[in-house]
Amino acid sequence: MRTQVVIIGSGPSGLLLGELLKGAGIETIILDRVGKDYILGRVRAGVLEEGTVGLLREAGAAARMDREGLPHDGFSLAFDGRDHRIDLHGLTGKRVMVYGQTEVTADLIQRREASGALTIYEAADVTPHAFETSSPYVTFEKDGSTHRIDCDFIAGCDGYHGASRRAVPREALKTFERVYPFGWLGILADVPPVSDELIYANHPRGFALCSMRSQTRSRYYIQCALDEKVEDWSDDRFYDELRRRLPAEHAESMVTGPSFEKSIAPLRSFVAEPMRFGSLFLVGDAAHIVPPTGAKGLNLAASDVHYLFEGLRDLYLEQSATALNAYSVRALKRVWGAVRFSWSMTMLMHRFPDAGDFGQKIQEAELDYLVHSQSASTALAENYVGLPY
Ligand code: RFL
Ligand code: PHB
Repeated sequence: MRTQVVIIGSGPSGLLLGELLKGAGIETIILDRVGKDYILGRVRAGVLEEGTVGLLREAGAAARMDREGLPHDGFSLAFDGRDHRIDLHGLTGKRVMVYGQTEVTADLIQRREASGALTIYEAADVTPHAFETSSPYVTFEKDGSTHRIDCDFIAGCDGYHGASRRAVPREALKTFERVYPFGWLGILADVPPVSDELIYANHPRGFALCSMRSQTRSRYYIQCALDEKVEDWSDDRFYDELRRRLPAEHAESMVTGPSFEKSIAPLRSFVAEPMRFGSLFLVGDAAHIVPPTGAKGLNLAASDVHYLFEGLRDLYLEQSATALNAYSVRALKRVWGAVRFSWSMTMLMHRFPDAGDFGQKIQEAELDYLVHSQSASTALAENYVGLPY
């Protein structure tokens, strides 16, 4: 087999890249380790920046998002027993779109299927080869035999645990990492959200987040210890703990109901530099991870895709390699901006095991400053709606 660009990974970054390239007449094959049903069942991000929304429109995959997504003009920081609204739109002129990553992925897969472009699911042992040359290829196992796809470029869109970053020689990669001493226990339930906007709560018992997927579906998270077990958290126990961490008005009005998804996610910051090795490009979670507190992971994956798409389009359509050669530098600049913001939101909102009452007081003083200073609120809002591309 031969194609122009092999995309490893059928997550949001691989699918979005595939659609944008298709629009420019550039052919791709997508390979994924797992099956389509598994991909469509994954529950992850919920908040899209305007830049991400724009890219989905450019990819022709935005019709349902534009109908069903919830544009949000602000969110709340809850601490000291009450809400403090951050007016995103008033402070920046921008808003965010609440629309689940599961739906983004479903919409992109549907577009790809409608066009007949090839995705190979359940491809085992996917391996990039000869990417230090201009004739790279990818091999994989499927149905008991080994297959090979020759190509011009390989896009490693296969997430943190993927094969692409692992194929790069260790000495060619510099990595930066911080692991946080807690996780997020999250549930999805078909109950109306406790508020029209997201609530990020700082509480002495730990962080809590009230998010949503629609007017009838809520996504709630609480900070938990890393050794917690999902089985030990009945829905009642979860809601009781969530209510304790929220201002009384929300705790009292919260509608509860059975969850249909419950999982624990660890929190980590991670960056691998550079993001290009010859003909192999790392994109999205394959190159970097941020803790979800700033809602940036999917949005960073989308901005990487934007830079890579521009580079490949200019090369194929205008024979210019300038943008492609700038991919790693341009992407990493934006990555570090979001890594910094996600880290600072994580430090500000969570209870750290060794912080004590002093740490709690410092967080509350910083939160108080953030919500009462127009310039501090604007800095927060600018980062939350997304730094420019
Ligand atoms: P993905 O989504 O991990 O997709 C990678 C794909 O590659 C496949 N794969 C392989 N294929 C072939 N061979 C291999 N060896 C392979 N290994 C893996 C996988 O099966 C998969 O299909 O990476 P991508 O596309 O870069 O997308 C990144 C986003 O998924 C991620 O950054 C976000 O979900 C992070 N995130 C959030 N981001 C936001 O922008 N806003 C949010 O509100 C937000 N909330 C979250 C989040 C992530 C969370 N968790 C569970 C980590 C909330 C949570 C709880
Ligand atoms: C979500 O809805 O899953 C979500 C929203 C905001 C975040 C993280 C996750 O910061």
